[in-house]
Amino acid sequence: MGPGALSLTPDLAESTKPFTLAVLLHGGAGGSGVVATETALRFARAGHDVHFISNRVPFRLVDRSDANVWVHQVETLAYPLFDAPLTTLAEASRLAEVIETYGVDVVHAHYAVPHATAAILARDMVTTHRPAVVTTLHGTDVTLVGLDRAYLRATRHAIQRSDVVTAVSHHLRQQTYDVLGVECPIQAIPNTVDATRFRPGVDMDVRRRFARDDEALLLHVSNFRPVKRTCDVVRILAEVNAHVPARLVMVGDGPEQPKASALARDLGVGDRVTFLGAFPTVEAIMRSADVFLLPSSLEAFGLAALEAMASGVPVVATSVGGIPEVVEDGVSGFLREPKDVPALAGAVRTLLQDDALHARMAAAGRERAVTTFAEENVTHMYAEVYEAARNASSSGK
Ligand code: GMT
Repeated sequence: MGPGALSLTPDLAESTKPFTLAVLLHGGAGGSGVVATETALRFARAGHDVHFISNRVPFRLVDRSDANVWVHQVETLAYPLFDAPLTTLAEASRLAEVIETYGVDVVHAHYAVPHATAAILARDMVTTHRPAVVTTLHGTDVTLVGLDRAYLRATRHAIQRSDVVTAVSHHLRQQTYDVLGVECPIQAIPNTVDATRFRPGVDMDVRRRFARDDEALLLHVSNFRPVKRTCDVVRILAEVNAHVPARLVMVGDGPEQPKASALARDLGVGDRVTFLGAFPTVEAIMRSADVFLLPSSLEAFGLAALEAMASGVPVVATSVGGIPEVVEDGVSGFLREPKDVPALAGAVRTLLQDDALHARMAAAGRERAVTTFAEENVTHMYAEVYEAARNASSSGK
């Protein structure tokens, strides 16, 4: 292993022979792409070859100097007969080429549609060998897109034809059975966080860019889709600021950004909110905040909340989906009902007005991030999944 290599447990490093992994992901800013990239890079650092197949360079792939990491961009054809480029077909063709050229052993599709579908299709096209297909469900691929009648059968088909299926929380696993009627084993594997990058320790220079020392600094990171309820984030800041001087930093971009920005002005807190847009290196801002806000209406896991916990920042979030599996209410943060802005703002104020409580929750969050969600354990679970998938695939399941 080279410098910066993962300290995988010796048994994992020794027992896992190097293999070639192809990863299908949404390359833009978003939790599933982050998990896909960072999971694959852990395997690359342990000596395995990794091929990303995506419509763009993955958002969190900031360092591209590793010799055993490739990015294969998917090219599509804008043909006037098609309403939209047929990305799934282009992705399947590109993947089939990569499988044959590089001898891919395992294809890991992050997000059921269209990536698991493309993986199954490519597996059928390839004549050299049969790679194993692992599909990881992230949330909206089941709860929004997958549920839509237009995609339901294709989603169920792709999941059931995968050699191994994982979901990022127990809640999502159960939902996949309940709402999609999937009938195959699904293993819950939580997301993890690089606890060295996301570590406690306020960076005063960074903090002072956004808030005075006597002001509280609230933070939100997301892709500003409606499920994130980014307007509620702004409403929470306005309510908190009515009692305690506070500022808000919003990292990310997406469809709700203009609305959130207009609302901040309407509520008279336009000058208290900074919209930074999307960028991959959020760790210094993360550890410099006082409270992280995630008031989503739907969340299979809540990766950004885990990154905040690892950074020693208490979380105020909603008790939906898989969030309670990540943030323990009253221990590493507070969970309230979605849309209940007064309750969410009240929880923030409680934290800001009680230094001892804030310190306890910050420490508890960090502790939970590095134990329950330890990188090494989660990587080990994926190593076992790849092994199981290869066995299932070679027996022609
Ligand atoms: O909601 C997002 O931020 C993006 C979305 C995605 O598909 O990229 O995230 C989903 O996957 C993340 C990683 O597993 C989870 O942490 C998010 O909870 C999940 N989002 C939803 O379920 C809404």
